This record gives sequence, C-alpha cells and structure tokens, in this order.
Amino acid sequence: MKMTGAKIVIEALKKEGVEVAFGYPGGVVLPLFDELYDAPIRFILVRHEQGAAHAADGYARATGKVGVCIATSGPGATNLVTGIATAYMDSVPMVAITGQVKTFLIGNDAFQEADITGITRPITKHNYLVEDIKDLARIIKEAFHIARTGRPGPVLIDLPVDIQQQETEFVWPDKVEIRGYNPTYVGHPGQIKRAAKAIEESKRPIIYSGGGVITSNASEELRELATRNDIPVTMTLLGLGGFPATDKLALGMLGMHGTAYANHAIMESDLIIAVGARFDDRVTGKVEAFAPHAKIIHIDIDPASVSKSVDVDIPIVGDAKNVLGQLNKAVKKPDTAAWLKQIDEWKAKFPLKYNGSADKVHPQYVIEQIYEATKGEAIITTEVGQNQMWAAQWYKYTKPRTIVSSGGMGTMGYGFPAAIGAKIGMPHATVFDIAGDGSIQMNIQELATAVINKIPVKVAILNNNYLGMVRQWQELFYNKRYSYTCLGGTCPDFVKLAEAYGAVGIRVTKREEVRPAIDKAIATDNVVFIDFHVEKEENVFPMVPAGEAINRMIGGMA
Ligand SMILES: Cc1ncc(C[n+]2csc(CCOP(=O)(O)OP(=O)(O)O)c2C)c(N)n1
Ligand SMILES: [Mg+2]
Repeated sequence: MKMTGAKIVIEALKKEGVEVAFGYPGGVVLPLFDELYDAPIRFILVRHEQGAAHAADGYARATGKVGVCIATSGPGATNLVTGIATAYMDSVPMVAITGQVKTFLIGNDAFQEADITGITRPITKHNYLVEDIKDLARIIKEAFHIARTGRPGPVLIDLPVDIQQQETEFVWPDKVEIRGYNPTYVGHPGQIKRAAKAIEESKRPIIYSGGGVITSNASEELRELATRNDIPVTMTLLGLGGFPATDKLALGMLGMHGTAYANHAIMESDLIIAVGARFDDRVTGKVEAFAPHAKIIHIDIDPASVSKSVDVDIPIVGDAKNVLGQLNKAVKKPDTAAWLKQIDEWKAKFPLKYNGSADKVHPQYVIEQIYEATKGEAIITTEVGQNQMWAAQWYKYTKPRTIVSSGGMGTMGYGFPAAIGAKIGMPHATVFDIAGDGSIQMNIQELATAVINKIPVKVAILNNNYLGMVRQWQELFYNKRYSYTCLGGTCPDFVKLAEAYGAVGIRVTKREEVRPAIDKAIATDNVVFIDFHVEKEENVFPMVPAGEAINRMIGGMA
C-alpha cells in the first residue's frame, strides 16, 4: 500500500511500540503533525524543544524504553541540542526526529534551515538525513535499533518536508543489518576465568557500579555477585539504585562528592570490579593517584570505554547482565572479613553528616524527609548543582531507575522536564524533581505542559538564593568572591508562579513545615512546587577538589 512519508513515520513508530512522543511543531513538520493529529500515539506538546528532549530522556531512563522527541527545522532542531547531548553523555536511548527544508533547498540557507546532522554528529550515536523516501522505513527501524542496542544513545533523523509529502509503498524490514555494527553481548570465557581468579585471590575487592548496570537491567546479577561473595559496592551518580543503598555492603556514591568511606575503600582496595562505569574525572579525581594498589577488572559493552582514562588489567567487553551472570557461575568466594571490618570502621568514623541545628531548614534534611515520606519508592529527578549532589547523598535509592539525573553533561534545567517524562512512563510512581532555584528557571515553562496534561509531578526547590554549587567553589577556591552567583532575593515568587500556571505552590521557611509540605504535595493531585527556603551558604561535603586524589577530601572527616 502506498503512503506518504509522514504516514510511514507514524506506522514505523507504531511498529516500534512507541506510545508517547514529546515535541513542538513548525512549518516543515506540518505533514508529520497532521498525521500525529489522529495517530494512536500520545503526543505531549511541550513549551520549548529542550523540554521535549529532556522529557523523552526522562521517560527513557525511568522505563528503559526508547524516548522519542519531534521538532521542526532550524531553531526547533537546535533547541533540541542540549537535550541530545545530555542523553548522549549518559547513554540514554532516544530517537529525535526533526523536520528539514525541502531536499532541493538544502545548503541554500533556506528559511529555518540548520545543518542539524552536522551539528549533532558529535553528540549522537548516529544520525541520518533522509534523502529518498524509499529509505525512510528502514532508517527508522535502524534508528531505534541503534538507539537501544549496545551502548545506547540518541539517534537523530532529519526528515525534509518534501519527503514527508511524497508517497511510496510501506515496507517494514524484518531485521536490521548494519555493517560494522555488532555489539558484543557475552563476555569472553577466558577473560571471565581470569576475572574470577582475581576476585577469588583478592583481599580487598570493591565493586564500582555505574549506569550500565541500570541500562542492562543487571541489578539482580550484581546483587548476587556482591552478597554471595561479601564484596562492598560503591556506585556512580548514574549507578545509584543498581544496588540497594540500604544493604550493609553498600557504600553510597564515590568520587568528588562521594562518601569518605567509598573513596577510602577505592583507594585502599586491591581489586576494583568496574561494571558499566567509565572512570570519568568526577570519579577518579587525579588519575595518577587513583587506586594505586588495585588491579582493575572492567566490564563494559563499549570497547572504546575500556582503558580510556585508567589502565585496565582485565577488560571484559559485554553486556553487564550477561557478564555478571557468567562471573557468578565462575567465582569462588574470597575472604573479605578483615576488609569489611575496616570499611565498617571508616563508616563509623566518617559518616555522611551535616550540621543539623534544629531551628534551620537544611537542604539535606528536606531530602531525608522526602525519603521518609516516600519510603524510598519515589522516582527522583534532579537539576544540577548542590541540589543534585544532596539528592545523590541523602535519598536512599533501593531500586534501579529511581534516580534520573544528568551526570555526564550536568545540564541545569534537566530535572523538571525529565520528571514529566518519567511520570508519563511510570504513572503510578510519585515523581519528585529535586531542584535548585537557578536550575528550575531554565525550563520553568514546562509548568504549562505538566498542568495542561495533568502530569502531577512534584518539585522541591532547594531555594538558597544562589547558584549554590558555583558559589561553593568560589567560597573554597576563589576567596569568597561571589562573582555573579547570587540570584538576588525572592525573585521570582515561586508560589505565585506555580499558581499562575494553575499548579499548587507551597512555601516553607521553618523546619517544622518541611514534612507537612511534602505530605501535602504527595496527597495533591496536581503539579506542586514547594519553595524550601534553605540555609543559603550550606556546602556539599565531602568534597574532593578538582584534580586531587579522591581520598583528599574536604569536610569528610569526623
Ligand atoms: C546549563 C548550565 N549552565 C551552567 C552550569 C554551571 N553550573 C553548575 S551548578 C550551577 C548552579 C546551579 O544553581 P542552582 O540550580 O540554584 O543549584 P544549587 O547549586 O544552588 O543547588 C551552575 C551555574 C550548568 N551545569 N548547566
Ligand atoms: Mg541555588
């Protein structure tokens, strides 16, 4: 049967099981939007294309499915860029579809023309400019395949308007064959054997678990490896929830704002078992000083991550779930009793703590209360800055896909639209965006999207009147010269702002108001902004100064 390119897109999205897409219209995507009008796909009209990309990303991280966003050419497409880069850095499966000017106008500086495939080449796993309608169905199938397989990532399809209008037979390929693209899923048996032997012989092993464990749904296998062999587990920001924070073997996050005990344990370990993590600089600190006594096993699906920043002794390329399953069959339990005792001593000596004077609203206390009120069952999204690090430190994530946060890119303005996407994907979950007063203003327009579409996300603004994380660096390393980090008083009034959009606003200025406000937000079937006026100059500790060894922490000691 013949159909238009626009119709082919809809049919292809249906074949891929797409239930929801986020986006914004414009001239050259009109044929596609005309088809979306009565397509069996829920379409969420955002208020800025960046919101669409982050919502698709939040949806993908919360559900494990591919997130889809759609925008017009030129400014619509470039507005997606930060969202695509954010997804790329954190290996999030996403398909972005952009309209493009007519094929014969490409390169002509046509109205609203931008070379979006050129612009996004370094921030997509792959991208396509559709030049012939006969390729369209295949390209869409490939795009979803590439987005969700191997190390996932965003794929962009740039679709000229004339191709949306042309007609051809709809032929859906049975399978995808892309030359040179064959991710390795199963670990090499020889490497598994070597790794098992290294684990068995180790005295001070530690698992360093990253976002790959969440992506490959490997939490059960990870838990088996850790608990059967008494190996402690530390996690990256993206790895949180991969192993329950409430388990006695859990050490919390490592790195720049990791727990002191996780960082000491990494530095003193004799064997690091890295799973789905990439040794980024926020984790390693000074690379030359990183874990000097440790052998390193690195399990990763992306061969390009292995030995990229740290030399690895036993690389195992494969899917974390498979490889951990293989390892679990091969490993014999090492004797870690003395090591666990040492770690318990560190835990007792250097706990995470804050100065909890009873009359103040401490941001850490707010997060503890959100944890208590949601019993750890919520999905937490974050903005970026101190709010994000406190959300990582003070909420106990016990399940995968319960923290949704921009790690690699550190994108302010991510958390609110990501919360909208997460709530759409997981409608029964309570979804909280833990926000900063700076970050929330970067995609505040999505309040309209959330209210109009009845997506009752909750936003906890840790309002410190500062671009707090930058102010913290200025306090510690720039002699308290707060150059352009003070946001200057009570502007905007977040309560009135929420109300202006038809949401509920609650202001909290006293500690005893914290919990009632959280409870009220959870009980309210609407979007809620809670404006927590927190201690203004509170810092995130421990902190490893950039470029230092990770056991050289400020503020982590007893
Ligand atoms: C888009 C973007 N611009 C700038 C930065 C640099 N930056 C990192 S944290 C931060 C401050 C964030 O302030 P706020 O949202 O109030 O969070 P707080 O640290 O106060 O909790 C800034 C400006 C960034 N991460 N993202
Ligand atoms: Mg702030």
